[in-house]
Amino acid sequence: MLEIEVIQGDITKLKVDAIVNAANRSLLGGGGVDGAIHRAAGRELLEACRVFGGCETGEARITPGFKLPAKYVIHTPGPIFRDGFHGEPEQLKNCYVNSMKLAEENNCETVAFSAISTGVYGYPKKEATEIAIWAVRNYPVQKVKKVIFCCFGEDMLKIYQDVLKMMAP
Ligand code: AR6
Repeated sequence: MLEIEVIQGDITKLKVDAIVNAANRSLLGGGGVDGAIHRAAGRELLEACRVFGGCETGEARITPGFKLPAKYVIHTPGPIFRDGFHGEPEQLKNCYVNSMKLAEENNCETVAFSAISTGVYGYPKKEATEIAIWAVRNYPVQKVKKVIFCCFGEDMLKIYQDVLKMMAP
């Protein structure tokens, strides 16, 4: 049975097997959580990401965590939200599914997700949260024992708590 935990905090501080970065398709860093992760991991992370030559929206790539307390970073570019009718829900779901797949393949037991696409990329927070929780809950886990949804602000924490309650099995 997969344990799901919601916390408020900075994902770069978490000592877990993998943290999931809300990246962009270049995988070469940016602002928001991506910038924070690259700053905390050090320059080696950028070099490791360069090798991939980018990544499509909804796909995912894995690197070591370098100077981070986390062992791995899973990088996934979320969709830029337009109106929800341009494949955004499916793409966002794919971010979570493909990240879980990489976590499984790399024997991760603990995985922390940032709230992909809910910052600069403008995905409505409640809708994004429903997709995140649904996708993770329905993933056929074998190795992953615990998923942490790491919320940066209090508003996001509240949304996750409410959606979790609403979606309680
Ligand atoms: N720990 C946890 N969550 C954080 C942190 C942190 N240190 N910092 C921000 N967040 P965003 P996106 C939250 O904008 O919308 C970047 O430039 C934040 O409050 O980081 O997927 C990339 O390079 C929000 O809830 O990612 C892309 O170009 C969530 O992380 C673009 O932004 C995601 O916000 C991706 O946009």
